[in-house]
Amino acid sequence: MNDLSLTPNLLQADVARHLTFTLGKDAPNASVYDWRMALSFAIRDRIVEPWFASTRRTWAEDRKRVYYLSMEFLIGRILEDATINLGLRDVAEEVMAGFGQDFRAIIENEPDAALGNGGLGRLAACFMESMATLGCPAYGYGIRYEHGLFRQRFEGGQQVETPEDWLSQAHPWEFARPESSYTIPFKGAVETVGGRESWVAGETVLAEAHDTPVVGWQGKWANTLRLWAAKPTTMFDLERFNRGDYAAAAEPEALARTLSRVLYPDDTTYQGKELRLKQEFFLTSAALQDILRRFKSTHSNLRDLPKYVAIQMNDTHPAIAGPELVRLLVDENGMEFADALETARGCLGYTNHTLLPEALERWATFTFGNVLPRHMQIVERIDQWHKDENYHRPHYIGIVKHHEVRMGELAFIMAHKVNGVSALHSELVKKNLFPELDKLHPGRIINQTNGVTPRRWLKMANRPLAKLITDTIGEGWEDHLDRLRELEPAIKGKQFREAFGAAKRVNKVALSNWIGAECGVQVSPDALFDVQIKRIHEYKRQLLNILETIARWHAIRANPKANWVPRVKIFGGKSAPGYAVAKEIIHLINDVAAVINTDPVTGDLLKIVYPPNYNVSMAERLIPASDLSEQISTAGKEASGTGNMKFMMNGAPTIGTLDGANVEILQEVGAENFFLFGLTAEEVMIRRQDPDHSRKAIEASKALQDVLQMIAEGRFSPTQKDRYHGLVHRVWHHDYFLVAADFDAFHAAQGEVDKAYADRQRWLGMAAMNTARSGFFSSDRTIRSYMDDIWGIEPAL
Ligand code: 26V
Repeated sequence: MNDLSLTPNLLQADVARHLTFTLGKDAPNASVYDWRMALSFAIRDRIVEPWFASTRRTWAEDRKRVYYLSMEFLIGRILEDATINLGLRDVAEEVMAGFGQDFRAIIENEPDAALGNGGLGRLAACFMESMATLGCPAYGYGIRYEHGLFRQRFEGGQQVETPEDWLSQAHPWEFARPESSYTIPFKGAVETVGGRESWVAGETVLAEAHDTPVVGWQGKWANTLRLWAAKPTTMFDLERFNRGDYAAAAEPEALARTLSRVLYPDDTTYQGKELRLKQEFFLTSAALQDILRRFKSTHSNLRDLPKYVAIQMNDTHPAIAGPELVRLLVDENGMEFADALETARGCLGYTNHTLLPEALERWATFTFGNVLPRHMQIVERIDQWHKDENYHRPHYIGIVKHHEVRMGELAFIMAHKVNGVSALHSELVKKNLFPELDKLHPGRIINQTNGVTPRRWLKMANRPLAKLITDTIGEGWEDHLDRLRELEPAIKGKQFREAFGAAKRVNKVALSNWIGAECGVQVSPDALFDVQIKRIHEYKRQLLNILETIARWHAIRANPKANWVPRVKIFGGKSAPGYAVAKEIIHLINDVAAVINTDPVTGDLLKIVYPPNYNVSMAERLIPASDLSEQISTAGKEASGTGNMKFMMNGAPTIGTLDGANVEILQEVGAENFFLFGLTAEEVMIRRQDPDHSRKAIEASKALQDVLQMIAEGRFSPTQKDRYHGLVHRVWHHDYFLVAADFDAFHAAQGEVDKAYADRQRWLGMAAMNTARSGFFSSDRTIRSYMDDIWGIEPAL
């Protein structure tokens, strides 16, 4: 076990040793980077022990393992989180201060590993940490993208993307495992040899493992995140080269270079690109070959696989796991098809993360059959088999329809459990996404409400509040988050409320300073910090937020002497590079900010800031300093949300619709501590039936009319007055996400926020109650539930 009583002297000696012998640097010449590396290696050394111990125990006790397959792991920075979980955060700070180094500067020197787009990838990272905390033997499998999610800049208020480069510096947390490499085949043809099918690939790449240990709370357990890098199988095709075919000779290298080069940055619309399918198969095949090798090293009967192996598919991205596992069992291990099917299903679980039809993966059978010819056959056989087994199956249901392979149906049919990510979402998965399959397989669809790790999102990101919590209820809440309820008696007293407010203010002052430096806007820490941070998407309705902000500005200008509560509206988030409507919303927010921030009439009463390049590290800065959490998606569209949970934990009440996990947040925190507004999912469906819904809503709302009028007149785009004509037209006539229909309700709810904030004691009570009742949203609770309901795994701790 890890020595948690480790004295600063030992850590100091190790940092000095790594600086000299690993980095080859002399202290006087060492840069922040060198110090960061030295500290990272010294901390990493302390993870290796529990990591080995965990692995050894899993082998010795022949435990079942979880394999979490995900195209995305949105990890963020690792160093500070590792020190927190090892109980070395303050010791590390002290040691570095002894070297004359600023701990914060070292922490911020680490690039933010952005191997994901948003919620789905960040959830995978929180799950890895919770599995380690609970002692659930687990491997995360993903792709070691050379470039994570693009960096975002604003030019003239518009988003510009530049490549992200997290691997340009050495990455101290990973261990390359060139000995763990697998050949990944693509294309070619299927041949029948002795009555058995066999796939002869047309091209191959090598998947090379890179392992990062993931340590849990208090260093009691550590699991492995195994990311695959693509390498050419033949460094160079000498035969082709000698024939003079120089371009073709370099092909294997070119394929390998592109395969793990870059994360797909569009999580909104599925595009059907061959390279994406290849990435998905690359991850999945490498993972499954690795899983089978590990299993076979100690077991001989492959039919026992489900007793020892649970494979979770994070959305449909690795859904090729079904047919690939069947192929490996049948073609390479001689199992009968029906047995292979049953064995595969016993292992597989499928998590759905979206109902948006444009994000559901479907591959043209042409592309699918070309890249994965053997899998095309297997998919058709699975589909036929499923039809035969369920002869009531309606004709329009199936995996292959209209010359497309539907990955949702494939994942559903190949999984023993299918889950949604919030109570509401799981009901909608049953009712709207898979109604027929749900009827054929009752009980297969279950709910697993998302969660977030309180170690990163509370203990690490919000030190003032974490300290107050510990001072009030003692230690141990970090891995028993329900204990936050013990704060409730204290919240009744003014003293605790003021302490809660003081902790929040420390964070707000720090954020104000950062905003001043980063965005050049002066904001007062006494203003209400109102924050919407997430990917920019029409359904998330950043547009509703900025329209309401304009209405507020207009109202203040009409009556500047009234008793306004000063507000800072904070936006953060990236648009998919090809998503024109989302980019237009970004442009509008920045244009509106430019006008409002320089208006002497409204002055400090209203400011808008939109720091570029929102990422995990920025979230860690913003959320603890937030007063109000904007969760305003069109009801029925946000599967769960996880940012909403982070805000709640950090004492920011929600203004939100009855969507995703907001429903459960409201239930936990109580209506008196939540600003609810807007149409319900059911009302949304009904309202859409009226083709004139937006016109009617606008005509009924003087405030919204004024706002749209100002935008249309070019008040926020004086150099190009017609810039937003298209946008305004769409609000009037093609308002699919019901911005207009919910505007007045949102505006009124914002008024309620002002009232509550003006009553300081009331507000502090609401904020503190949000923290006290956030225990349910720990990802430890989520993972325990997956272990019980899907994986059938007992925690080792
Ligand atoms: C979709 C696609 C479509 C095709 C190409 C690339 C790509 C990459 C990512 C995605 C994921 C979209 C689904 C997603 O991120 N869902 C979010 O999952 C969160 C965790 O469950 C949940 O909290 C959010 O509400 C949900 O939007």
